[in-house]
Order: sequence, then C-alpha cells, then structure tokens
Amino acid sequence: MNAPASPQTIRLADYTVPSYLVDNVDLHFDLDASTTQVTSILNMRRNPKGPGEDCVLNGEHLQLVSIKLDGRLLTAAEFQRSNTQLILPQLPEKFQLEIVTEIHPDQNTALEGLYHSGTLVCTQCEAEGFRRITYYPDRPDVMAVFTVTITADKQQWPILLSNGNLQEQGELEDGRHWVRWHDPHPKPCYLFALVAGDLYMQQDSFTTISGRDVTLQIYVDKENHDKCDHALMSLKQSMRWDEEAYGREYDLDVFMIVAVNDFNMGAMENKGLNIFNAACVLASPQTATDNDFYTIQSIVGHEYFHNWSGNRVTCRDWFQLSLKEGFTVMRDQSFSADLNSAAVQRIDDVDQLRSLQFAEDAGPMAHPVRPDSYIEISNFYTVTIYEKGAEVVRMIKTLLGDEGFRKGTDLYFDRHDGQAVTTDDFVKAMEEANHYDLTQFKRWYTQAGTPVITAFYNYDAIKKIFTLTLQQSCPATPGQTEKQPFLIPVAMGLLDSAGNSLPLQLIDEAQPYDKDTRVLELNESEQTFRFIGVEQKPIVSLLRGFSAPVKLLIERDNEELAFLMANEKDSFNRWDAGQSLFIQIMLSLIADYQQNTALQLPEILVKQCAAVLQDKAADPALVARMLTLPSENYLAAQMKVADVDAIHHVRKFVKDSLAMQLKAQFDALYQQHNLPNVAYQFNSEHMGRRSLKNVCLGYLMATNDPMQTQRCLKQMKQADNMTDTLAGLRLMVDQAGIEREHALRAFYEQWQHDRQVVDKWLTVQALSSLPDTLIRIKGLMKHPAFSIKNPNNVRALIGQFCRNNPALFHAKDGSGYRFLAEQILVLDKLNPQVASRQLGAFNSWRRYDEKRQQMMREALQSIAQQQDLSSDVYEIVNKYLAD
Ligand code: B3K
Ligand code: ZN
Repeated sequence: MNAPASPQTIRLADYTVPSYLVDNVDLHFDLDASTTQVTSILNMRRNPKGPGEDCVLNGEHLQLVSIKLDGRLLTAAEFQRSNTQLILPQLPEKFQLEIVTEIHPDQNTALEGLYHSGTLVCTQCEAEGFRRITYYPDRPDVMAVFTVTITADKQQWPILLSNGNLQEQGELEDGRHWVRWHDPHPKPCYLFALVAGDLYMQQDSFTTISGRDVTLQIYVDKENHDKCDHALMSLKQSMRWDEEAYGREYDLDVFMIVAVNDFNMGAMENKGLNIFNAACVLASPQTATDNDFYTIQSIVGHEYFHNWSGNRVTCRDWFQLSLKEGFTVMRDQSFSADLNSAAVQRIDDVDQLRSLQFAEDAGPMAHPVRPDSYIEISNFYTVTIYEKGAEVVRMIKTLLGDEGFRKGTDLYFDRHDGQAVTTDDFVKAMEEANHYDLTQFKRWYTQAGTPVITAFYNYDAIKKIFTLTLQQSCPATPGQTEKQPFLIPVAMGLLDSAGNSLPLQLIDEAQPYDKDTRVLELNESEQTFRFIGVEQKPIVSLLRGFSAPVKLLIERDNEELAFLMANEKDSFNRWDAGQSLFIQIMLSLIADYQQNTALQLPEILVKQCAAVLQDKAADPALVARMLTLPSENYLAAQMKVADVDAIHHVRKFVKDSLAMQLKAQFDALYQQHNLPNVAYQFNSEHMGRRSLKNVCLGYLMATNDPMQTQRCLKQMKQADNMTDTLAGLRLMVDQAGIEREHALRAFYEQWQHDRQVVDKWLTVQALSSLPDTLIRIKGLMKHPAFSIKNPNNVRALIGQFCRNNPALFHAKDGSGYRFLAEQILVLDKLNPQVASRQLGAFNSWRRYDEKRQQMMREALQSIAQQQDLSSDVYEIVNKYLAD
C-alpha cells in the first residue's frame, strides 16, 4: 500500500472540527514481533459542533480482522475501506466500536507506528503514526482517556510499558503475562506509547512542589546500565525548573524514559512515557562528549516541558505545530541558559538559527511559523517551526517583559488546560493578560522569510542628537511575494569611545531613560529614532542578545567591528561583532582569490584575535567561540553565488595564518587549560576550558608542526573523556598518513561495542577534508558497523558528509550529488522520513554556480522521476525543482 500517486495538499483553510469524538479508548495488544493483534474499543459520540459528516477513521498498513458496532459484527457492506480510511455511515448519537486489526512490527522499517528495534518493540505516533496501529480519528483535536492492556511473552518481554499509571498486572499460563496502564488525562493519539523489552531500569524519585512523590524510571539496554545518571539528573532539574520558572507541576505517579536505538528523531514526549533516541539520553564521560551531555540535558528538558506545552495543552491541528514546538524550544533554551552560561547558550542558539533556519527561509521550502498548507506533515518538523518559532515566543517575552510574559503563560495554561488550541489562542492569552495589542506582531506567524533591517545613522555634534533610521523589508518566498511590515523588537545601546554606555533618552521624552539597553519597537517600513543629550559621537550597538530573528545591514569598517568586539557590553554582540569582522575580511579575501590576487591577512584581525587570546578575565567558553571561524556553509550563504573552492581555500588560509602568527599564544592557552590529571566533570567551567583547549589544538595542528601531531595523539591517549579523545581524532583524520590510519583503527577497536561512539567514528571520517573521503564513506557503508536501516548510522555518515563537508559534497565532478540521490532512493523504500530529511542537503542548490546547479538539478530530477515516491520525498523534491 503506497502513498497515492500524486499526494494531496492539506490546507489550514479547510479545517473543520471533528464529526465524532472519542470519550475513552481501551486498547488490547496481543504482542508478537511478527504479528501483533490490536483490539480497540472506542466509546464515541457525535460532536454537536461537528459538520455532521460520516465517521472517518484513519488507518494505514493495517489488516482488518473485524468491526463490531455496539456488540454486533458489521458486514463488509456496512462500511467503506481504502488504503488510508475506514468510513462508517449512519451511526447513532453514541456508540461503541470494537475494531480488531493485525500489524507487523518486524516489517516496519519506516519506524512509525509499532516497530521492532533490536530486541524491543516500541511506538512512534507523532504526527500520524497511530493510524498504523489501529483505525482511529488520528487528529490532535480528538482527545480521549486511554486504557492499555498488553499481553506478551514474559521471558522475551518482561517489561511492558504504556502511558499513565500502572493499574494491574498478572501472569498467564502459557509463559505470557499482562499489564494494564491507565492514563487519566485525555490526550490525542499522537501521544500514545507502548514499549516492550528486556531492559535495565534505573529508578529515582522527585517530590513535587505540592509534596507529591513521583517515581522516575529510565529504561535502557542492559549494557548501558552505567549511562543513566546524567539523564535522571537532567530530568529532576527540568521538573524543578518548570515549577519555578512557569509554576508547572507534574501530574502522574510515574515518569518514564526509554532509550531506543532505531529512532527517526531525537525524542518523543508521549504522556508519562518519553521515548528517546539512545544517542540523546545515554551518557558517560568515557563515551559522551560535553556537547552530548549538554544536548541530553536540553532534550530531556524539552520533552519534559512538553508535558504542559504540548500535552496538557495541545495543538488543534498540525498547522499549529509551533504552538507546542516553538514554545517548548524557547522553554528548553531558557532552561539551559539558567543552568549553564546564558551568553554561550544564546550564541549557540543564534549560530544554529542563522546557519540552518535562515537558509531554510531563503530556500524553496520557506514556510511561515504557522504554515498554510502541507503535503506531508512529517516534512514540517523544521527549523522554522522549532527554532524560528522559539524566537517568535522569545520576542513576545521581550515585548511584554518577564513578568508580563509569565502572566500570559499562566493565563494560557489555565484557560486551555485539557484543550487542543491554536497559535492565535496563545497570542490572545498574552494580549489579554497584558492589555497589549499583538495584532501586527502576529505577522511573524503568517509571513515566511527572514526580514532585513537596514540601519543608517547620523550625529549632530552641535545639538548632541543621534539619529537612527531603521528600514525593514522581507524577501519574497514561495507563494508570498508581498510582505507587510513586522513588529520587531530592536534592543540597542550607544557606546562612547571608551566603551561606556551613553544615555538613551528619545527626543519626545521628558524623563531620562535609566537603562543601558533599550528595546525599540520597529513597526513600519521605515522609522527614525532621535536620541538627545548624546555628548559625543556614539557607536551604536543594535539587536543586543539578538532580540529578533532578522538580518541586520549596517555599514561598519573593520576598526568599528574591532572596537565592538573589544568593548561592547552585551556578550552576544561582542561575539557577533567578531563574526562580522571575520566574514567581512573573508569575503574580501574571497574576491581577491577569485581575481588571482595574492592573499594577505589584515593585521587588525591578528591583533584582535591576539587580544581575545590574552584576555585573562574572559570566560573560556566565550573565548573558544570568539576564535571559531564562521563555517563554510555560512560563508556560502553570504555570497550571491557561493564559490565552494574559494571559500574552502580562504577559510583555510585565514586559519593557517592565524595559527602561524599566534602559535605561541595558542600554545600557552592550550597548556593552561589542558588538565590531564583532573578527573572529568560536567560543568560550565570545565566544559569551557575543554572547548577552548581544543580550539587551540585545532589552530596548533594547522601549523603543520609534527610536534603538534604528537601532542594530539598524546591527548587522545591520556584523556579520561570522549570530548578530548574525539577532538584529537577529528584533527587526526585531516592529516593523511599512517598515524591517522592507526588512530582510526585503535579507536574503533576500543569502542566497537558502543553504538553511540561508533557513530562518532563514522562522523569524523565523513567530515575528513582528505580527497578520498567519499570513497571511504562508500567502503564504510559495507562495514559491519553500518546499517542503512538505522537512522543514526545514516545521519552520522551520509548526513554529515552531505551537510557538513561542503567542499567534498560539492565536488566539481558531481560525485557527491549523485551519491546522495542514490542513497535517497534506497532510503525512500525503507524509511521515507529519513530519506526526505537527507534531501535537505540540496536546499540551497540554486545558490551555486551554473555547472553545479545543473548537476544538482539532474540529481533532483533523477529522484523526482522515480515511480512510487513516498509523499515525504515527493513533496520536498518537487518544491525544490519548482520554478
Ligand atoms: N514532538 C517530537 C517530534 C515528532 C516528530 C515526528 N515526525 C519531538 C519533540 O519535538 O519534542
Ligand atoms: Zn518538541
């Protein structure tokens, strides 16, 4: 049963409320990996507000065994059935349906619905996976109380889990056992979950703010028993934080997390039973990097926070996805900022937003935070819905202030608890709690594209007036040519020549403004702000903390950027000034390279980097980021026509030159922060020191000094943690020679038993800059460590190469493009979601030179021409090729 030949577009404008509602559902699973029987008893009633249509239940890849209506077996003439639906005409007001279906978990390579992974069986239902388990109104605005009974072989699957609280359990005669779970909170079926396995369980507890004891459990493969502490700790931190920051308490007796090896994304917030990609939950210092520890903390937080922003208050329809995702990302970002370094968190979030979301907004898949239409909803779990959605909520908070925002979220949670709602409902709660009109602001939800702000300024030395003019525009995006002005909060400040703050009193204000930063509300295409009493010509700092997801155009020479890099108060803007300086210089070097002019690194860059290296008071994590060059992909996005070779060459030139000129400083800092005798600790200070040390090592390796190679090998050997080991290995794989081969082999031999580490081993090889990388990747695809059916393997090897190794993915001969197209066709037959994600590497294909464009077009066409494409790949490939 394939997707229809030409998949249909679903539109928000066509939304109607459900015709029938489900009050409660009793699910019985007779579990078996090859054939599982599912009996579903639905107590349903006609929705008095519904459109009065027939009862339509969704169902795909199901074998129907029987349907009973109020106990009476229905004949085939009494219902209609297609590949995707079961339609029941002429039903009474209130009735009970009993539907028996059969499914095949071990044949489910799409990893949606009920599937087999290793020795366990588990589910993934969001967005539309529940329809692969049984016939059901699979839409988020149908919320029901679930009771789930699972019967299974006790030896094979001693652990049987579902949502809610455990109600009853028992033994059966034939070596089978059963359990019954009941979730008292009505929920949409996308939050249903089931897990059966022979797993290790680690337990802890948490006392909520009102004094209720909650049991916390994490279930993992037995060999991972020593990798649960960090996730459990993160969970407790999340539970406390949500009580303190949002007044949200947990609402069941137990909260469970299960680690699964085959998983399409990071994790899933199923009510009371979160299922995690093993890579996003398992951690020990020996096997996980600082980055892994950090990400695990934030994902555990994210899924936990969904209990309120997503589960208690859910989405009316999938166009509202950002209601839960944008808001929850914003919440997890604040959580991480509160627990770690707020400045580093903001820099990393913005860096990711600019490199991924800005590219999406500038490409063929650009869509609003609340899209108007989609073909396949799985394709809309995007950086726009998540990361831009988070920025939109963050801007609301900036406009309303911390207290006003909290009043708004309190009202939102109170008013809509137990409901399925829209982004408009969210904004309305914010407006009403604060008596603040967000009508214009709502354009952030409906208009796609990244707004551009152009800033002009002027200083009148006689009148002491500083005039700032801001213009805004937004480029056309597919289906949206004209855009209305946005309401943009622009946080700004003025600095004098010594870096002190200057007053920010506007001309029509009677009172002086008493803070160093002021949020201007830009709501027209052009607006002018006049600041009075400005005693000297100021340097203006705009978009402090990146107060809006926009591109800022402001003419600054290298000296002014260097000044901001050294003196700006806001650490985000200090970092940003440094990045702008790098970019400005690199773009000019790229132009030189294109004209065959000899490259010369401007002295000012060396001087500024030296100053950063010598700043003893600075946070090492910030220094590490200040010294990290913009990525090749990000540089490509700054050019009209991305010149892959020039970018690669110039970036390497800048890195090598800085390394040579500042070798002594990099060396000194490396030694200062390399603490081989101090045991690993996961905390901001140690993480920062390791990241700075490893950035320094990266520069030192760029000097081509054999001593540094030895140092790198020594670090790998001595390290008690994966952060330092992997940093060393990453640098080794860019150097051809026997040492590299030896390091890779030794690493694999040591870690072959650990899937997460093996994925890192695949990734370092995928990211190697050596010319034989693609040939090696093809070899690795035949290695026992790789399976095309495992999404983590695919992402680690194929995904990393295509997205993060631009110089080789965009190889002149088109080999990278052909490779990706071939893999997508193979993947589409197995797992359409993973296949369509990988297509994302072609997102910016029109930004390259004509020859490369032509080769990418051919690669895309070779996919588009294929028969029986999944709706996932069909939608993306056709949007990419559309004129
Ligand atoms: N809500 C899930 C994502 C589901 C993706 C479905 N294709 C994880 C999250 O955002 O928390
Ligand atoms: Zn989420």
